[in-house]
Amino acid sequence: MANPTEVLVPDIGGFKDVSVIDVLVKDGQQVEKETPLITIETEKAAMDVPAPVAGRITQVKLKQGDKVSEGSLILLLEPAAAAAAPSAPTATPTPVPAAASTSASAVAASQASSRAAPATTAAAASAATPPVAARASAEIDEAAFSKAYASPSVRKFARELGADLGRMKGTGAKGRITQDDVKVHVKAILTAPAAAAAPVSPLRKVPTVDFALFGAIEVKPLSRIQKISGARLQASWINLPHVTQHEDADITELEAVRLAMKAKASEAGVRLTPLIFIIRACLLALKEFPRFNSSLDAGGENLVLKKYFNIGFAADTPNGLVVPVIANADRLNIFDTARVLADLSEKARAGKLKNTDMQGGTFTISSLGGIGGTAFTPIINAPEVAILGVSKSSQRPVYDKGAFIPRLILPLSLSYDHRVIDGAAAARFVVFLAKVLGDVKALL
Ligand code: CAO
Repeated sequence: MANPTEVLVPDIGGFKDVSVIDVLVKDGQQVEKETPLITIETEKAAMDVPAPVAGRITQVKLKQGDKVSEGSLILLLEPAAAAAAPSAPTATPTPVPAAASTSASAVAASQASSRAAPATTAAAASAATPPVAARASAEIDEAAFSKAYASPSVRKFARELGADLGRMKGTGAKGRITQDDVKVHVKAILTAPAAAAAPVSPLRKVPTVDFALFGAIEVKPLSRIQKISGARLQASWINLPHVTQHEDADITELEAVRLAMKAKASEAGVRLTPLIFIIRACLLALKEFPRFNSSLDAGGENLVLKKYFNIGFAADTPNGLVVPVIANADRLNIFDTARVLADLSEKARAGKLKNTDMQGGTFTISSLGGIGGTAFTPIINAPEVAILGVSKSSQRPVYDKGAFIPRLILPLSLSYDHRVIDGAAAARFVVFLAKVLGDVKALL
């Protein structure tokens, strides 16, 4: 049996009277080389003092709360038979960082870590790292790894597996990370489903800006309707390949007829706006081009052609955008269409639409003609496949038989889902629409 040897506190960077915050071994205990013996806490970091050699501890000379400096006696240790028994006090290896609690200590700890045994360096770890752990190794947060509360042997073990100590919860005394904790962590990564192990970010987020840094601001919550419609608009914009086809319709004759019908309409208690005629023109176009009155099925492999014609229209309300639906619009005459539209618009503005008033649409019209603008790109009301945007009509010079003549032109903007509708079909649809709007008799 070798003679007991004194194990002393090594060079701890000139710190004096440092507190012993933990004694990690006891009399009679067998230790391996580098087993942590005590934890000391300087002003900047907590560090473990590891065993210089393997052997049996004969007597621990310190207790928690004692103050130590370089050269203080920690314990007496009987070196293992294989190890040569040194006659002089054993040189203890450099302490390694233990738990750190402040940012200053984190810096100190990471510096201490870089001085630690070569086995803990990244280069040594990568040579020993099995390929399966390479992914975890690449993600190690070095600062968090340095701060983690673990013994040198556990650090070395974690390095070999490419496991990040910074992400583990220790189950040992005072939260110390044990070898078993590392095993559990690595096992969890290896058995996790692939998607969970390597999450794919669906969408890059826009940057967050502190607007108050640049001037006065007011924060106003979105309305319930804005939150719902916003999410639906975004889903459509992201999932559907949108293309917008523009066309001009000459509604000079239509407007003359509309004005002529106005008196009769108000006698019947209805308002005949251009939108009523546009709805009727769309119904004719949808019957001529049934694909525009369809949806893709859930699997995206079949087209569901609908034999009913429910026309939704975007309504601007104080609480946000809603889309009431005129059910079976093709079965209504022109005045009834105006009546149903007025009734649904009123309910929309009063916030009195029922869910059923907004369901079952097959095609949507967004009319900004009462406000202005020359063209826009409406977002498809998915799972519908097309939406017609209508801008404000205006008198424009049109070249006809050698002269420019004033005509009332209505700008149309058709957005369509390019998975379902080809560009040529969309062009044919708007050309047809413009033709029937120019031929008012077909709409009465
Ligand atoms: N060109 C010129 N004038 C037009 C026009 C057009 N394309 N469309 C409507 N007008 C006129 C109307 O004739 C009416 O004038 P009169 O009172 O002299 O007849 C005036 O503009 C106002 O019309 P209106 O908006 O009250 O009625 P409407 O039938 O055209 O529309 C509704 C009803 C509910 C669709 C509309 O009020 C509305 O809310 N529009 C906004 C839709 C919207 O927000 N779309 C964007 C969605 S995406 O963000």
